[in-house]
Amino acid sequence: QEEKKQKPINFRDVSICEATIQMLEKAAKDGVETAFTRAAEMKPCPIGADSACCKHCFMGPCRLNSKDPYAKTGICGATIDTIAARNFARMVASGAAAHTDHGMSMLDVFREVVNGRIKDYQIKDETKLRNVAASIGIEVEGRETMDIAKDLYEELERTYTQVEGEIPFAKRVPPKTLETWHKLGIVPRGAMREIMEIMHRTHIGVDQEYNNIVKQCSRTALSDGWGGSMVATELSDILFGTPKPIVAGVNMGYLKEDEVNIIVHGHEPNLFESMISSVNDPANIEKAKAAGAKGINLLGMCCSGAEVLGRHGIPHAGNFMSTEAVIVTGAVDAMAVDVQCIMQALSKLSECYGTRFFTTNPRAKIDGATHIEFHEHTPRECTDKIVEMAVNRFQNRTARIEIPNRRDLGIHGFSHEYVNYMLGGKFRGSYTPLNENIINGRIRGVAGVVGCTNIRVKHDYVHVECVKELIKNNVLVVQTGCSQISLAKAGLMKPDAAVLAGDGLREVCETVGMPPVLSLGSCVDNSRILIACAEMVRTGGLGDSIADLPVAGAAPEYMSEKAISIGHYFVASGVYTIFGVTFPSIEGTKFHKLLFEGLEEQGLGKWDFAVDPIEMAHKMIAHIDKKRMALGIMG
Ligand code: SF4
Ligand code: MSK
Repeated sequence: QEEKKQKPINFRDVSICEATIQMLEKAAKDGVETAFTRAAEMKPCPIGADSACCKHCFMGPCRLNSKDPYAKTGICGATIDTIAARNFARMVASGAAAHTDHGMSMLDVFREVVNGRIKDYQIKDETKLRNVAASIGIEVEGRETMDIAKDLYEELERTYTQVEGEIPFAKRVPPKTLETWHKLGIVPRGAMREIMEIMHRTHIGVDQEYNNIVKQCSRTALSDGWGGSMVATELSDILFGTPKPIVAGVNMGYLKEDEVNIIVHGHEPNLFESMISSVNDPANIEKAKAAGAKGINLLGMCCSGAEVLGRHGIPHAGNFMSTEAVIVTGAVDAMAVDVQCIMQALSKLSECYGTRFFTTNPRAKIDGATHIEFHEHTPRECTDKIVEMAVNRFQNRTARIEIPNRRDLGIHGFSHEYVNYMLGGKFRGSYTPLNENIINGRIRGVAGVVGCTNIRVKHDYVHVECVKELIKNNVLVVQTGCSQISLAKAGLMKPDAAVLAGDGLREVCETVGMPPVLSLGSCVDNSRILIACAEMVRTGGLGDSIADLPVAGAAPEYMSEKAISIGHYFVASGVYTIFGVTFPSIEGTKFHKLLFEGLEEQGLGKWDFAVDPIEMAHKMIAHIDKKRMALGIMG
């Protein structure tokens, strides 16, 4: 049988990341496939892309016609609005579950540190511990740190488990926003209850009214943003340190041919923190040297990398769409992964290049990977073993090594606390100068540009062009996740990138010495943006609720269900949020209208969609201007 000829791909058409392009070309020469080549073969199902199919029971799957969505229903009679709303709800549930389970892992570690059963981690930031505790009404004056920590643990556990009542961080929500949530009945209870209820309500024959389903989407997504994600961020800061601006490097050029290269990829900082301790242990460094290496070189990828990039200045090798490309360098001796955004293909690809590939979390095993389970009580057992295996692979390297000569330095680690401090000036400890600069028009507004990279659009391109257009128009940009890595590679996280900003934003950046694009951390750190929004409202002058602020959010290249949950908690918090790639609903349907118009009429934010980065930026700017107009600060 004649082999099917694959059309050659011009990798410049699918990515703007030079290191990734170079490695995709190498992979093609080496005869190995990647997501980029598989995507060319796998056309997305158009009915699925429009969310016009249902497989919630075994009378189906039922497919409706996206071109004529009301022409028929599913076998049970489910309309397009029910089907699309249920599909959307399950994406929110999955995304929220991922973040809240991540937060739960942090809570587990925190509990064991507080009760003294974990010795390898400690409370690093006592000030933050006190501030977080005070923010949810725990008495801190004159009390011992550990007593406050015990109370904080018990309070935060309610974020997950409480059956009735509001989650603790609801206390941080601006009163007017909270009032809207009360009116709509969307203040979250414990995340476990909200996620359970959404799964129940989307079972066949339960909730079949799209407005009601979307209400539960809001409540569940909010239990992620102001719940699980916020717990993850705050406890990571308390345990491992709150990020402060630090110069750090991004890109594959930080791999070193003469050192043992170890990459940690995934999401939870526990594994990475232990790996930092392992690679700095003189005994392990000695072993690496005895094997002929100059040392051990540790890098991060995806959100694991984003956590330590800002917190410790550890270099970052690349974002989601570069995770295969980095293996193709042949220089990675070990890749250790935990949870989320880990392509199964990494296992086979690692085998091709002799990289040792390790899963470490009981929730995420991968066929072909070596599983060394990570236990927080004895973390070094896992990470020391991985270092040992990496050293062994270094000694026995056979793969041809090619490291792209790309290194991009930038400033990372802008926590919301630091933004407060940095822009504080004589008002240190308040957002007054930020608000003032927005009111006087030097800064037009603030945009959060976040989220994944996705093979279905040109890798990094949509992020970079959208952000450039925003800063050119005096919009200050804050970033998390893979998006901030795209911009770091494009050089926009250096203070001198201010030359690309409009006059007003440029003046503010030059006065303060900050870049026009601020890197805030990982996906769960989108909660930092929520807190910053709450602070802007509390400071005054920009309205009474988050929905009044001249702010907007975007995920230009999203790919994960977590992004849907993030997008929806921003919308439910009052933020205009625009997504690229494709949107899982059909224009003109009642469900689509509810997301894109109806929610805003209820006092929340709204969803929007655009593929083109410039159009996306201008839609965000138009929204910011609409809010400025309403605040009377347009001129
Ligand atoms: Fe079809 Fe209804 Fe079953 Fe969905 S729940 S698969 S629409 S019959
Ligand atoms: S890692 S969810 S690809 S941002 Fe958080 Fe990146 Fe998106 Fe994963």
